[in-house]
Amino acid sequence: MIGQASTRTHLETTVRTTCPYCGVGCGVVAASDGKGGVTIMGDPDHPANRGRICIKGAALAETVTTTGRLMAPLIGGAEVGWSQALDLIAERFAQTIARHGPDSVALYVSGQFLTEDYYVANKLMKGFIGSANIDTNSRLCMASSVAGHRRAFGSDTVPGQYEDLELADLVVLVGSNLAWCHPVLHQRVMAARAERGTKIIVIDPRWTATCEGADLHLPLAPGADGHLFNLLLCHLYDHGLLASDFAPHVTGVDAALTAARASRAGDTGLSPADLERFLTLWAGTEKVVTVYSQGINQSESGTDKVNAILNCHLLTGRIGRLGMGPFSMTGQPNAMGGREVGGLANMLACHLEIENPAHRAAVQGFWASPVIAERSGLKAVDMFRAVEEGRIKALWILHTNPAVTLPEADRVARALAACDFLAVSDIRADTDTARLAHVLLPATGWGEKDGTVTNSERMISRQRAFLPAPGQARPDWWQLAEVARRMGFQGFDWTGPAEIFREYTRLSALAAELGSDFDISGLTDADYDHLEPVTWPHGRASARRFFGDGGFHTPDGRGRLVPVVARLPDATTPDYPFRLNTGRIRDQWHTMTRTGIAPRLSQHLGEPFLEIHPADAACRGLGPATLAEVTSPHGSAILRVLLSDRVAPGHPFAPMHWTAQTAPTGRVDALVPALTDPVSGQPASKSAAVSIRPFPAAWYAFAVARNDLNPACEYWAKSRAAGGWHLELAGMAAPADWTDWVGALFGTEPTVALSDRARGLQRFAFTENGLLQGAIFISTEPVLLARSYLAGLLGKLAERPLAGRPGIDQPDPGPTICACLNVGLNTILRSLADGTSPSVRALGKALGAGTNCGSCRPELAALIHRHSHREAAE
Ligand SMILES: Nc1nc2c(c(=O)[nH]1)N[C@H]1C(S)=C(S)[C@@H](COP(=O)(O)OP(=O)(O)OC[C@H]3O[C@@H](n4cnc5c(=O)[nH]c(N)nc54)[C@H](O)[C@@H]3O)O[C@H]1N2
Ligand SMILES: Nc1nc2c(c(=O)[nH]1)N[C@H]1C(S)=C(S)[C@@H](COP(=O)(O)OP(=O)(O)OC[C@H]3O[C@@H](n4cnc5c(=O)[nH]c(N)nc54)[C@H](O)[C@@H]3O)O[C@H]1N2
Ligand code: SF4
Ligand SMILES: [Mo]
Repeated sequence: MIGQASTRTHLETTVRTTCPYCGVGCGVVAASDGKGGVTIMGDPDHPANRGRICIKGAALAETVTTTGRLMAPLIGGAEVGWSQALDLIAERFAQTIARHGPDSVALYVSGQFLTEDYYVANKLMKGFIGSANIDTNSRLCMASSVAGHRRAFGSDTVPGQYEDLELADLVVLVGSNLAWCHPVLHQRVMAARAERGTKIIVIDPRWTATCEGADLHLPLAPGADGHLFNLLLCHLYDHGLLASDFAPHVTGVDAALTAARASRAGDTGLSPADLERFLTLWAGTEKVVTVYSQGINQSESGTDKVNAILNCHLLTGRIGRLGMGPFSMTGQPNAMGGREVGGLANMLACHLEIENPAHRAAVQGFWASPVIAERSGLKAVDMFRAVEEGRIKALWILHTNPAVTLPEADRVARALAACDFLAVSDIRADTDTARLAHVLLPATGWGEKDGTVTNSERMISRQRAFLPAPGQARPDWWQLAEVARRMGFQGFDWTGPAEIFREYTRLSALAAELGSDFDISGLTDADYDHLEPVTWPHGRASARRFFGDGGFHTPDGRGRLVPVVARLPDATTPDYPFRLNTGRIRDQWHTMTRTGIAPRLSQHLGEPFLEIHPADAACRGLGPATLAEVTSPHGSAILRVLLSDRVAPGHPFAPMHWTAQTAPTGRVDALVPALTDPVSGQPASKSAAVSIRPFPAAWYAFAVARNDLNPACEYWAKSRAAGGWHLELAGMAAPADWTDWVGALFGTEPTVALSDRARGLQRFAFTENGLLQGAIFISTEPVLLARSYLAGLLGKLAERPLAGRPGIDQPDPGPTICACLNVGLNTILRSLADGTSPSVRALGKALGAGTNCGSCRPELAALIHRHSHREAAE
């Protein structure tokens, strides 16, 4: 049963809860009117955001609809009761373990899991099944940071707090597009900068919105970060910045320096002047925070890069004190909680270690479990290899979509299709992964379930329900506990997440006795329902930071500098000469199963694209807005060409968000090789070697439709529009009869047709009682039309729907920049041209742009910047 658009009636409520998207972990106030209407606002009392919110958070109300939701358990596509579905999973897991041993089954979970979900999954797998074959998508995300922290600090502990980014005099953002990926924290940094003149340096091969507010952008050669931080280490040492008071707290300085001396300035690809400025600023600023994210972690030497950064902070003692330290940004809402609760295949709960017999014995004793996993389980990429090779025969995937997001995604999808037994828990039935499941379980989603999450600065916040569960959906923890009980295991009888959380806090007390820093036992008697956001460890500001006075979790208590022999990614080959960078866009979340529902989140960038330097495009014969066919040894993709000098020649960029549901040829992980960091097992998702050539399109089309259409052509991408859908289409051969073809696509005869065969143009409209139901514009060239204007006509009386653009009296707003107040590029440019709005503030006053969530402010600033440069040049 799949949900239809419906309102759900229940009681009127207002709750304080936490945003389900990024690791900033903003508090939101969610109100439900009891008739299906929901409003979301930033929580003014939450310390992470103090009322701020970004566009994804602001659009949450539009995404909690029941449309498209999975409402009941399915076996082989047929609806069944919960008992039948859970019995089947328990039976197949038990049978497989009996025949092939505990390592023949696995769980693959998610950094979007609540801590309570994670706790139950780990207890089941590591404590009762007796295998550590449980890994999480955080392997694709945080694993290199975890491994780097453990090598340097002896534990996976983030030393700092968000406040440090506000107190710093220099914030270095390396491999982080903070403005788009952690917008509220970015706004906090920009506000601090306005107040105290913080210097900001962005290190990224690509120019991003984050560079707009920065003092320096270092467009380094892809993957050269290890060299850059090695050079910094040598510079710091040579300029006498080894902190004499901190030196007794660290070891490994000499070996780290020896390794670092092999790095050369030329390796970084930076100009000598830029490099010098970076070295001098970093060396000369005591209060420096180095923030890093996927440009560092997602690399075949990600752990080394993390340590190259940590080395510089350890050498100078700039760690764990106000306004200074390394800061790993977590991606998902509970990536940090997953690390604390031992979600990775190589960890136990509460920062305890699987390799340590005393830790294992303590956890086993606490759980009163028959067994305990004795060695690390398979890490994500290896886990799916084991599925492919038939070593894992029963797999349960919860809250993640690996058929889209793992490297070599086509291969992963094939392995899943061939797996003996696959169970999937999701909120939707139609994800690329869910479609392959034998058993599909409906999960309650955000707003319908209760639990806790930990953000990037170790702050634990509650997620609270304010909507009833749709259909038969049940929480993930409950599904896991029910299967455990059905497998005959004791200790899974909780009545709700509060009891699970309490058990977890008690385990943390035991961990603390064994020397772990993760101790939340002070929360054991806390009122779970009213739990306020709380940072561990509790106490004064200085107590909330780690390692300011040493006290590392290594055997000798000293922090370790790790020798890093930096290396660049393998050279590209003549067959695959481009290095493809991948990542995120401002308004979408991963595989778009939630953000894709809100029309306003598709207005900013609604189609998969390849951001490519004009010189590369010219030498490959790619015109603007044409389609490129991108190929690697693992698969291929067709992407819209976006010419831009924000990327360097040879290094195009493509976003990761599209799926078989939204653009079947736009899945970039089909291209990415399953190359992993040897220490962390994290895949290198930012450097696929690819070839690029024009997709031989005989025709292009743009369509708007009230109903969801299923096109049959080589290229299509669809997104939600206010009154229906947007579609981009292309094909390699024109159909014999366009009228027949569009009739089949829309399921009805067109009511208006326009054709200009000489120019290869065909236009059709579909109306009912004069109201526009759909329109399609076909051309032999990329279609240039006022897209948002056309979508706005859906369902309305349309006098000239095939004109494709507004009348002269109605100016075309152009592509959306501010999605909250729906302000287009052309409107902004007009306002800049007439001289009334020379600043972001003035644009806000004149047009409203940027005045709601503020996510578009960096882009507004960039437009003003470019406009004033053009004026100066004229
Ligand atoms: N809008 C939005 N926000 C999100 C998410 C989302 O899906 N959408 N997802 C969340 C999650 S789970 C995560 S993990 C975070 C990720 O947050 P970020 O890590 O900030 O985002 P990415 O776009 O993956 O990559 C960051 C940058 O790394 C750069 N990069 C690529 N190669 C290199 C390199 O060799 N060196 C350096 N220095 N930089 C390089 C890319 O050009 C890119 O701009 O975002 C979180 N926030
Ligand atoms: N090329 C490339 N690939 C990447 C990356 C990259 O930068 N480049 N980044 C990587 C990173 S950092 C990450 S974090 C991953 C993210 O990749 P994924 O985790 O695979 O992506 P999501 O779309 O977040 O998948 C979450 C799934 O959970 C479902 N869901 C939502 N709510 C619930 C719920 O409450 N319960 C359950 N059971 N299901 C629910 C959603 O419908 C969706 O199917 O992608 C990785 N892949
Ligand atoms: S910055 Fe945006 S996506 Fe991230 S937690 Fe805050 S509101 Fe949610
Ligand atoms: Mo992530």
